[in-house]
Amino acid sequence: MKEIKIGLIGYKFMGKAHSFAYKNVSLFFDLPIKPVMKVICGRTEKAVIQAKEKFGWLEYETDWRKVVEREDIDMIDIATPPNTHKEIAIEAAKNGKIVFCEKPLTTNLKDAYEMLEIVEKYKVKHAICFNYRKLPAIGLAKKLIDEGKIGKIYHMRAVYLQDWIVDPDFPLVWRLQKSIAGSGAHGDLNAHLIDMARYLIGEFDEVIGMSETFIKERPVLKEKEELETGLVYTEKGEEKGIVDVDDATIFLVKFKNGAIGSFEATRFALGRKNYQFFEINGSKGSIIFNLERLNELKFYSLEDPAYSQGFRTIIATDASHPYAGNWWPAGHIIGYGESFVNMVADILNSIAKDENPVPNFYDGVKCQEVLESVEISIKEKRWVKVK
Ligand code: SOE
Repeated sequence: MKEIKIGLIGYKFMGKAHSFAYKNVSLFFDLPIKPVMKVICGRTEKAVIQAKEKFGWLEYETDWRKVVEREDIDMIDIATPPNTHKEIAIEAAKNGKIVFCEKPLTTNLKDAYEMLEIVEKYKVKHAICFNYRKLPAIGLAKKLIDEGKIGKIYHMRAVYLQDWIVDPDFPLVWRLQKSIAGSGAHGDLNAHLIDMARYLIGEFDEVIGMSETFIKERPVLKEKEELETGLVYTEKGEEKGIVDVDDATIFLVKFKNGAIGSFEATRFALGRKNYQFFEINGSKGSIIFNLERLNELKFYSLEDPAYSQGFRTIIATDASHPYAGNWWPAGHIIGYGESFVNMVADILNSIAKDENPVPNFYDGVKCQEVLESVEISIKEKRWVKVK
């Protein structure tokens, strides 16, 4: 069995999610190639050794440059904050490695273009981790839309709501620093909604947005290293730092195919922990997805006889639903982590067929184009045509 040796850069929240995927993918998918969890890399030796032991990697490294140069590594998986993505991806591509990168692709559009140009120049396969595409319920939504079951699409309204920074004493973690994250809720959460809309509806034509930073300064983190996900913290320092990213960004869109939409990302929706919800309305039907009930898709069809029309709830765990046949018998539901397993299965299958995985850096660039067009519209208070 051909092996593909992975070098994972990053060992916190996404490092754990990706490790979970590599560790479990062979249990559920009959793959033509086997992933080998070769080396995990992180700056803090003590912490990355713990991650190596806990997640089941063969080796650890504290210098990503050494990992990307290793002859015995086939794929570099970038699970670090967005400001590091470009440099690592470019070096990995120059060393002929397959590059799998977390979202958003990077912190700005110019760098996104450069990353796509480099992976194409060095002819390496590339992928981006918009993991929610890989849920069976989303695959079902795509199937219903592509089969014309909801007809011509008029609307998409989508929200991605969290509440982990409502506490003014929550410290200035990396997700709240423009130089590291690129933006706040916008690039972190609207990025997922934009990719979902591109996958299910199509390309964005024009956007106009608004954003707000409700809490303008926060305690600076005392210790250098943040806790595992950056979403929790132990102690805060006395010194305060300026928050230079959005706490919430809302925008409107006109799609190229005539549909219109509203998108909202915030970290101030108290009570909403990771609430991604969207509804798509068409001429013949509607669909509703709610990440808190991620095995389900609600579907309304005009094709049902009038007396029985209504939103039905489909539990997407049947073998006829994408990926679901690889998991448990119908009705035995899956969770958040399995979206990463399905993502890795798709990447490995694409590599085995010598095809480029989808979604990939092209999708990362298209997402970044929308992200940046919204930011321009906010600055200039006008509709902006997406490139
Ligand atoms: C934090 O907002 C976060 O970890 C995102 O960065 C992930 O992409 C999302 O899947 C869960 O929430």
